[in-house]
Amino acid sequence: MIRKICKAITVIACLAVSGYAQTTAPGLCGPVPSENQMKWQEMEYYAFIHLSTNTFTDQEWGYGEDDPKIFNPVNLDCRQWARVCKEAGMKGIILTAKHHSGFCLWPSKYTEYSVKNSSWRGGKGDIVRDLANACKEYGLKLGIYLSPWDRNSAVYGTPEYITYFRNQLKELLTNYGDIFEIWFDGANGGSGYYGGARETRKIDRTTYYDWKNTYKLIRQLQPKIVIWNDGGERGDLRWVGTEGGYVGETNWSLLNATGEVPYDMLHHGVENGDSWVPAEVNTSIRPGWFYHAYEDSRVKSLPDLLNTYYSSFGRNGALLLNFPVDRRGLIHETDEKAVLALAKAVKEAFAVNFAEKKKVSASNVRGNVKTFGASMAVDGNKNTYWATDDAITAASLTIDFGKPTTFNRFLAQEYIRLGQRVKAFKVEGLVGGSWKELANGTTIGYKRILLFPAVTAAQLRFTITAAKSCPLISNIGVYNAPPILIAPEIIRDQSGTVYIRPADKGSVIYYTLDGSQPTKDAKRYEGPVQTDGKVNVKAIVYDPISKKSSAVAGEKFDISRKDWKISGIKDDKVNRVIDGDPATAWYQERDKKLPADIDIDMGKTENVSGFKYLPGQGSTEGIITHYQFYVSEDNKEWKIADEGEFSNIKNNPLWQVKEFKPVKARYIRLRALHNTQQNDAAGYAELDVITR
Ligand code: FUL
Repeated sequence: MIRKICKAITVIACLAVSGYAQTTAPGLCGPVPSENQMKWQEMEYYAFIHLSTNTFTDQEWGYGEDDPKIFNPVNLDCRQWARVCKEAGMKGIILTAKHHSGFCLWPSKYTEYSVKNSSWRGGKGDIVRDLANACKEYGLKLGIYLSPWDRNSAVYGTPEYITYFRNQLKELLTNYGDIFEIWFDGANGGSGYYGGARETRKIDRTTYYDWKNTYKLIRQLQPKIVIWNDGGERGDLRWVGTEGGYVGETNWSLLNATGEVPYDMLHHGVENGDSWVPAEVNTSIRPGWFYHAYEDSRVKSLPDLLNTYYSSFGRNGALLLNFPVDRRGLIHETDEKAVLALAKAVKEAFAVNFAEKKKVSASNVRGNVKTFGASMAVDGNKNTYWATDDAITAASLTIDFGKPTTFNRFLAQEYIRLGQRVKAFKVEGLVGGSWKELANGTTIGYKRILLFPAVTAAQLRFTITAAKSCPLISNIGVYNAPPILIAPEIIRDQSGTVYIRPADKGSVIYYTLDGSQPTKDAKRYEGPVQTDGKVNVKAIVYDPISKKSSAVAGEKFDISRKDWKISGIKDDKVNRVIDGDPATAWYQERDKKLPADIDIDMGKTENVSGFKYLPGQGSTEGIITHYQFYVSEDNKEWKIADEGEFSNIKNNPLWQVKEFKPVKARYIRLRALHNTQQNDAAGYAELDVITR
């Protein structure tokens, strides 16, 4: 349940009482987690399973019309899912019992559109049952995704559907034991089969489902559940505004109970929000949520997964990682390998906590050191904590390792049962007799992990520089993660600034700008580098301890795009096409038909001898297969410089490079003729030119 704490209590609880050392326990500071939210937060990491008729039609969103007979995962084995999840260190599994197509993975009494009319196990199977049993066997918790939107149901959009929806909820929440989380997706209403009507139905997702009463029913049936709801009524957990696998570095577990929740709030929470609504980071191990054989080569790499790991529960979130179960009904071998590699890397990274039970001192302690002393933060018990007097909102804690110690990770946890408090902190190491800042951060919350280059220091100082109220720190961890020696990613933004991103944020990087081989004697990368015009960047990740380096990463950048302007498109997100960041993309408006153009004014005439196109990454939408490339000197007369296809772009949606006879041009136009899905979408992560 969302805890609303009245403002008056908040003010009193966070009030500073100064002048004497306190002996009593600190009061609450703002909203606090419910017991269910607390149990959920401690799970940290759990799985999503997406499986439906979509798996057999290669779709992400089924229309609700497919014959249930096509559903036949002949080797389906929920014990395999549970084993993989358990070995990966996950604590539970959330299953798409019903996705938007309306097809049910359990034999619901209330519809014919379910496993009971599929070919699988002659219509006698029940996947929710199988998974509930497997979870029990492997000591995992079970969660349910029940799509509020149902594109099969003839009554969707009428009040009758709400009865149907609640009946299904009742089946799922009474027949399968404890359910730890229920997931209501925000996609609601639109086109669909709707029992043959084949029309578009719009609903108001805030009122249509009468969430208040639906929640009542859920809590009655499953008192220990947490509710995730994107849109509609605020639930116990919140979406983070992206499916990319990260939450904001500043991440408050608070929101307001009412009012709009724009992206910024989803991503960072609300510092003075009136309700405890922590962040759940949901992302898929592949670009899609459902299985597509053509994504077998696009399973996230170890660096990607580690990045997701540190950017989710390393930032006060929980991680919900999806496996698109394949047509056999199994987690694909490649996905299994990837997630187990992550588990191994995490185990190695956090093998030894150098802070545990070490000598510690604090600049301030609340009353009795035995109860609130600094040692409570390193005693290995998350229920005890270091606390300061109420008046203190800035304080430091020093850990003496007893000998020079090498480390590159810092972990901190607040005792959130009494509220989230810390606003800013820094970490320093005592190196060669003086304090050197290693890293800093803003919020901590349930858990925060900072990454920095390995350093050898005899002592570490953790300083909270700002807090909403006296800080309460329940745990501190200091670790030395083995370096990940994988070639870094190099990107350049529109203004010419080069960013070199290693898999492991704490890595040491050396680089060159002239195409020469980088070694440890080259320039050390300390932050973004300003460049202009053509540069050939090469970079390595280097481990000063083992003296080993990664393979060399290289990226050639052509003319500066500083003065480039995209013409004729009002959407300001269109600049993503030339922002240099492959992770951001822009899509032509939905009602635009192919062919669709994107026109760029380069600001001055260049000798253009080719172009480069990168489709939107992490999405199967709008991948252009056939194109024409036009050039113009005056934006009036255009001539075609090249045309053709981007071969195999569906299976390999990477940079497409096309070269042609040099031609003078100030204006360029990429015309999208067709895409991989034979519809009218066109998307672009990046567009660039090659010049002579
Ligand atoms: C989205 C849905 O529309 C996707 O299909 C998927 O289920 C994902 C987890 O949530 O918004």
